[in-house]
Amino acid sequence: MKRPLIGISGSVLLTSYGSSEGYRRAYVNEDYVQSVLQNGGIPFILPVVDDEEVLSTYIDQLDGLILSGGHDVTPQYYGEEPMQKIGETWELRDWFDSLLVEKALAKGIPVLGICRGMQVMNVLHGGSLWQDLSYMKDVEIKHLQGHSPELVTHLVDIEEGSQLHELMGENHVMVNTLHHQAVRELGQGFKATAFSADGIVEAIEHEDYPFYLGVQWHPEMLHTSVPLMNQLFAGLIQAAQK
Ligand SMILES: [Mn+2]
Repeated sequence: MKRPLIGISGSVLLTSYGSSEGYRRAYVNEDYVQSVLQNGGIPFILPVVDDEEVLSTYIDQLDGLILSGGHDVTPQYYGEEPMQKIGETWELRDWFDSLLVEKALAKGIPVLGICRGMQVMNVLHGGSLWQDLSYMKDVEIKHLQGHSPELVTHLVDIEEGSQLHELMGENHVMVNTLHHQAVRELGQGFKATAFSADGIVEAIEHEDYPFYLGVQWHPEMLHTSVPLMNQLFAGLIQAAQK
């Protein structure tokens, strides 16, 4: 069977050292590339551009899409002004990621959102975010572990009957956690399919599409340390072959 081409939404990294200090580089973390490769897909990095025609041409080539992690979503996208504890935002990337998803859904290819990616998906369908977890009541778990992303630190409960449950085959999994924001109101058509013990939405999936789901943790950073996490990428790649 033909190996599907999986687009990975890119970002920009500001070089922080040496003679190139301050230089902008188009990039994704290599873990995304390895996770796609390891599960039978062909990884394809999508640089952020402000040109819709270029973006459409990306999607024309692709069989599946991964929305990668990173920046906070611009709060105006869900009708709010920035609060004191919001992190770095980049509106062009919000526009880019949102349009990638819209075009991927229109083409009928599967979409997996990771961390920020899941948040972008939620906001695209009219959902909102907590700008910082400290604004939520009763959040007790440390969701920004701050070290060793290949290490799992908190538990999530997965809803039975969900696609995520089908993919993972488990009711409870330990995950890494590298986020300071969370889903607040769910976007239209999404259901929450995993929760941490303190009630944070840790995964969502959409009822109108065969494969359109997001996770709040970083499965790609666990692709060697927690082999089970490969099931997410395997599921995406299998859906991309249809
Ligand atoms: Mn978490």
